Amino acid sequence: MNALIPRPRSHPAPGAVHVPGWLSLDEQRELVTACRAWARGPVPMRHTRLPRGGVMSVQTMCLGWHWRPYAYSRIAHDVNGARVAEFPDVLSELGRRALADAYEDEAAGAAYAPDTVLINHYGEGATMGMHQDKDEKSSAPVVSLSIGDTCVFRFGNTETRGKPYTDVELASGDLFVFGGPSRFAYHGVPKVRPGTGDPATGLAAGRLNLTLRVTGLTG
Ligand SMILES: O=C(O)CCC(=O)C(=O)O
Repeated sequence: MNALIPRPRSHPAPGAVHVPGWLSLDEQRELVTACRAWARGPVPMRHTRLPRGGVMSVQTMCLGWHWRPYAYSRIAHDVNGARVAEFPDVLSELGRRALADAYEDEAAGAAYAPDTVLINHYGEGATMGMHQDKDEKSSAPVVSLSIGDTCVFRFGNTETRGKPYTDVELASGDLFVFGGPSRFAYHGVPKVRPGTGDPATGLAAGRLNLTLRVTGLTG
């Protein structure tokens, strides 16, 4: 049981909390196994196509609601036209625990009801540019879980893609939550450090990141 065990943490910005080593090795292994099963479909992982013609270097899949720039839907129109899988209870529970631990606030954790997850896989050379998570209609916090290779996670401000920002090393098992005044901060992943993950997670190479979100959508 992880809830409300005092843990080392840092606060790169108001409302943003980094809790290193939050997931145990067993939990990471279970998540890797689950991600492999989820990746079988109905909507598989894909390199997301951007409206201006580019393609993201990370591969992404979603559960609950399907994300494409700049909208959520139940049907993955930009992939294979299938309806996205239901949001799993195991991630609802994980999200509640994560929020309670990060904010040291059991009530906030109990009230957290994520309904979508974006699961990103960073293969060789993959990065993610600075962006805001703002396609959600809700300002509930984003819960981010990392497994595999360590990355540089650049966490910035709500006004511009540029400085000021803080570079945080996110290692396997780390939790990062951003809400409140940081909910719409620009962030990105300029670098992944190959070979830094522990193959005992079940991920031989690369990096997995899961972001749990509340879309604020119905239907
Ligand atoms: O991989 C990460 O740590 C960040 C992912 C991210 O920014 C996103 O999915 O919007």
